[in-house]
Amino acid sequence: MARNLRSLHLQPTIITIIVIFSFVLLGKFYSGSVNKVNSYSEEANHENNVHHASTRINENHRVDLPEVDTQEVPHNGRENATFITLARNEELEALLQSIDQVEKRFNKNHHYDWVFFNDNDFTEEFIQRVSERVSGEAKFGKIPDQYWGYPDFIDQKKAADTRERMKDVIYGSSESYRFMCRYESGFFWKHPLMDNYRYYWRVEPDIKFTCDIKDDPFRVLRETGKKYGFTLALYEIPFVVGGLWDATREFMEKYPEYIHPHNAIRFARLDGDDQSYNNCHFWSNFEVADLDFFRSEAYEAYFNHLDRSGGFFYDRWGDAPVHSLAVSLLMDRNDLHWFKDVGYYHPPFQNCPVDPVVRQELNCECPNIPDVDPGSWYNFAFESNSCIMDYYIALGRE
Ligand SMILES: Nc1nc2c(ncn2[C@@H]2O[C@H](COP(=O)(O)OP(=O)(O)OP(=O)(O)O)[C@@H](O)[C@H]2O)c(=O)[nH]1
Ligand SMILES: [Mg+2]
Repeated sequence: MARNLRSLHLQPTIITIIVIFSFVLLGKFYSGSVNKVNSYSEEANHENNVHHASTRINENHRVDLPEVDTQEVPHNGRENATFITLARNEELEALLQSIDQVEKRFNKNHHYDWVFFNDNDFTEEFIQRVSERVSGEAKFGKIPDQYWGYPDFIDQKKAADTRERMKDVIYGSSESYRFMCRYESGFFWKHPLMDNYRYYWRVEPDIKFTCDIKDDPFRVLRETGKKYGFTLALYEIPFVVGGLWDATREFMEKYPEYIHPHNAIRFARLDGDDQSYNNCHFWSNFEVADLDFFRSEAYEAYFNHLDRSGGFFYDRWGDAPVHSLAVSLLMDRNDLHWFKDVGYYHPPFQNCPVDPVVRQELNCECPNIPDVDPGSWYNFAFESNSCIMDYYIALGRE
């Protein structure tokens, strides 16, 4: 349906009205679950404010196992969850900006932990300044060598040739970008610092949260039983994911037992064409998700299959399309969740609540980005290169 609408060349205003109407209808699917968690917010905030005084960070230099229990029910008002960030020392200022956004809009009321990863040692300055800004406990981990670099089955000459061939595409010539994508695809939950957490929320340097986040997203997932939450969905550059769909189809043939019978793979397929990838993916720079999914045998098998095929190095597969194909294929489609009322901006795209009443209630400051940054949009979900429609189509397919 999305493709047909796009091909009609209707006036943008008419398209926008149709899309808004569709969202109003489809939004009813979600109102039940979101309302369910509304009632908890005030109570949780009160408990957390009380708890805050005794939970300030202290020995951040240590990489000890976290003192978090694994129980499923909230612990002192918090879920068993943490923020996670992969960053370089030189990204400190951009990261502090992101931390301030998260604290101002959400974490000042909750004080969740925050785990930071780096392939190098974090500097003393980084550790100190970050720790001062996080209201929960900040933890710093160095990525083990086996998770950052070339596995022995990769032909490094072929990898170098690929970087040369892709040098005109964004990050196409970068070796570290490929290490990063492979790490985020296959390993971040394997660091001992993550052992006892159930949920994570990924944050990158230089992002913005443009509205208050009143409903704890971790709690939304646990209360609804959902497993993967996103804000933005868009098309990947086809050139960099060449071979990813073929490798995924091989996986489907080899391991049919891991394919969920009620999956959302329609999200990733062209209309009427089961042979091709439409390049849709959930943008993984914002993710709130259940670590048990990434720890599962099914995900491990999928990642290992992709890794062995070499595409992290012989193409430039991002962790976003990898996570997206995995959740679309291996998870029940009802376990996906669009956090449509989370105001979020990672240049150049933005998600902002559609409903003006919600925007007011959440003190949104979503800039009308076209005035500020011509490459951006007020609400990317309505743009023709958003995959939100594909997501809804995938949910509706039986
Ligand atoms: N420690 C470390 N972190 C990295 C490295 N490369 C990227 N990152 C982090 O990995 C995440 C993703 O990298 P980005 O450069 O933002 O990649 P992207 O989101 O695809 O691209 P942008 O549009 O530039 O944001 C960010 O949190 C970066 O800070 C690296 O070589 N070392
Ligand atoms: Mg980024």
